[in-house]
Amino acid sequence: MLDLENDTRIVLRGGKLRFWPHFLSAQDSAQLFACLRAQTPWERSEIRIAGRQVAIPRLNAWYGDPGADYSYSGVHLTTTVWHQDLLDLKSKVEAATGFAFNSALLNLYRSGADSVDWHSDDEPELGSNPVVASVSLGTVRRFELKHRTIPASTHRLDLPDGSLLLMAGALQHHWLHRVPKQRGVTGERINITFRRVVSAVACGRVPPHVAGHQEEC
Ligand SMILES: O=C(O)CCC(=O)C(=O)O
Ligand SMILES: [Mn+2]
Repeated sequence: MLDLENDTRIVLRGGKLRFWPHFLSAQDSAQLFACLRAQTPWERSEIRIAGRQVAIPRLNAWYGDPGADYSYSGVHLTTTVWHQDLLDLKSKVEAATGFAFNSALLNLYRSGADSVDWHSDDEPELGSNPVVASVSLGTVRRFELKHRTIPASTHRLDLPDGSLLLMAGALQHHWLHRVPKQRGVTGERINITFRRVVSAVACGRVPPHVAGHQEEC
């Protein structure tokens, strides 16, 4: 069941968020979670921090149209061809948001010990003002934002099972976001971020301005 009506718009300085807490029904999201958990070729990517290779604290996978390749922090993700469940979800997200996407990054947080550190989704492949649509399945996790230059500007929300969060406008230029580690959280969460890759970048190249996207483990 789709809930396209009940969304909240959050305007941050220089960026926009739109949030649908009940985008998918509990039944649809449980089915999708089981399918993606079992069928996704999960990888534990490694990034380079201070000269050493470090495994990121979560598993991930990259789906997309042919040619929609993606790299971040020196990690080049192999593009897996879409399967129908993800394509169906992509259509629903496109219908709700009015934006078209050609790729998706999937993250599996195995417990509260998994996380993604402060970063913005501003890789050159995503063009200027990237629009990112983020679907959450499973255990609720906190999502935090902070302005790059105004320390007092922060925002946080909990992302429940079946929710959709849209990041748009110049948000990725002015704001960083993260999913922090959460003590006591034992359940798994899958996050799917739909994105639009607009230009191919040579495999393995680390663009200078994303070299600072660092992770803690
Ligand atoms: O898990 C989330 O909600 C966010 C993931 C994220 O920011 C990313 O993969 O770039
Ligand atoms: Mn992100």
